[in-house]
Amino acid sequence: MKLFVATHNQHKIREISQILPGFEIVPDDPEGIEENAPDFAGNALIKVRAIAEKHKGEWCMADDSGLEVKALGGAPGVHSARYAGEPSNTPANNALLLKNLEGVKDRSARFTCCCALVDPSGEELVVHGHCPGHIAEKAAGVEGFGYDPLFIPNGYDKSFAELSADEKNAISHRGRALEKVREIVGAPDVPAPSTSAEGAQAPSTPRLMAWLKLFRVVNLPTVPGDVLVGAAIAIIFVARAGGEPDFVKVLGAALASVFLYMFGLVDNDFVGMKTDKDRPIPNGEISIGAARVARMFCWGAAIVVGAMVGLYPLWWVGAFLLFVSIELYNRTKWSPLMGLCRGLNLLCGFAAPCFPPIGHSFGLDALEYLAVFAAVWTIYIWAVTWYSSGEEEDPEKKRRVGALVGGIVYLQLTALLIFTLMFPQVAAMRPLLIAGAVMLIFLRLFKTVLPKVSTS
Ligand code: ITT
Repeated sequence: MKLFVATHNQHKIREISQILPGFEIVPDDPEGIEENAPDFAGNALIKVRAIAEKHKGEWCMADDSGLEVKALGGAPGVHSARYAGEPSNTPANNALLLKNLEGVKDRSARFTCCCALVDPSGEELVVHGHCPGHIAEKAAGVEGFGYDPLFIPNGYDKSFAELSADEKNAISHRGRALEKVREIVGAPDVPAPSTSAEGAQAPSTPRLMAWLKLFRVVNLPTVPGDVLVGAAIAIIFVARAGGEPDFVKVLGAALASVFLYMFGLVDNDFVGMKTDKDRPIPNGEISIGAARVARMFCWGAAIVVGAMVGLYPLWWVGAFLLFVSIELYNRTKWSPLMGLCRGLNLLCGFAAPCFPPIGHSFGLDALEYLAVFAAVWTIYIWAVTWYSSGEEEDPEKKRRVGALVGGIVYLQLTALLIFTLMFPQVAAMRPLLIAGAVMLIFLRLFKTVLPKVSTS
């Protein structure tokens, strides 16, 4: 597979060839262009567009990368190559960086690599890779290039320049970005995707992965459990009062909450287009038009399911509040609202199995139970959301947040288990417990089979 790469930097070419073995990497220097965009993606696009003109019908790529130091407000950033002025001078750049960090305690930094691609039909795609770490007090090592002797990646006590090429490429910003490029372009021995009059089709596996990533499928099974816990509370009290819970409505409410959650995820990607360029909509893996349809479909499906199973007015109130909380959270990123969404899921479940659930057959008791459990849910997810800030730059934190989000399933199972033990006469609750356990297995399975879509 031929890949034209817009760069004059031989070090980049060497690393790209090492990371993408089997690809025929063809360097092409996009001379005379001005890299004047405010971000990596903009500059990468300027470079790749300059060569894509010449290689129509081929895959073209440009890498724009650099070092971002927290204490320097993200500098050198897009100016990494010419930090100490024109022309680009690595020893001068490194010396200036050390000088600017003299006496600075927080030396945390990250390398960013942005790869812009133009596919054979001319469609553009952008992917990012990051590598967090910190800046050493002095240079060490002779491998690599640029700022490598000064950069110590997280989890290591050696600089990039002291690691072998394989070690660096396995964890580097470029390694991570090019892994995504490999997925998009396809394995080298796989023929390029066919080009039709309407344009090239991306390979089907990456496209499916992009949708799974958009809907964060690994997190989806955590949603119905909220509804089941809320429903269980209502069922206990209905059954005690001799009433008949309606399980079809409970299942309908669970499905509707999943659709509302999916709606929230797509909407979140739209709102975060400018800040999180790695997500499937901003990075072009999913077109804006398709994502708009998906967003409308998700909230429409929630309404249709609610109407089809004939959910009661309290459910519609809960679902409306859930919709509003999702919208507000996506726009404000205020963590209590994310917690509230989970609490409202419990309310939706509570409202599902019987009518009217309040003040009719079981009085205040049930509401007190609901309030306690919904508060625990709200606070738990609030705390996890608050803790998750900055997870994108820190893979270890991301992993921990993923585990904590998965922890909600354990909370659901514990609640259902408590109910079963406290109210053994309510046989109807046992299937709910089993459903929760099945959900947990699914969650583990998804995480193992699809680790790439497990972002929290
Ligand atoms: P092209 O624009 O021709 O690709 P360039 O070197 O000018 O080459 P950039 O504008 O992307 O490329 O600047 C990247 C600079 O960031 C590079 O010159 C290094 O100083 C630094 N850099 C990027 N990746 C690096 C890495 O893996 N190790 C060390 N320094 C790196």
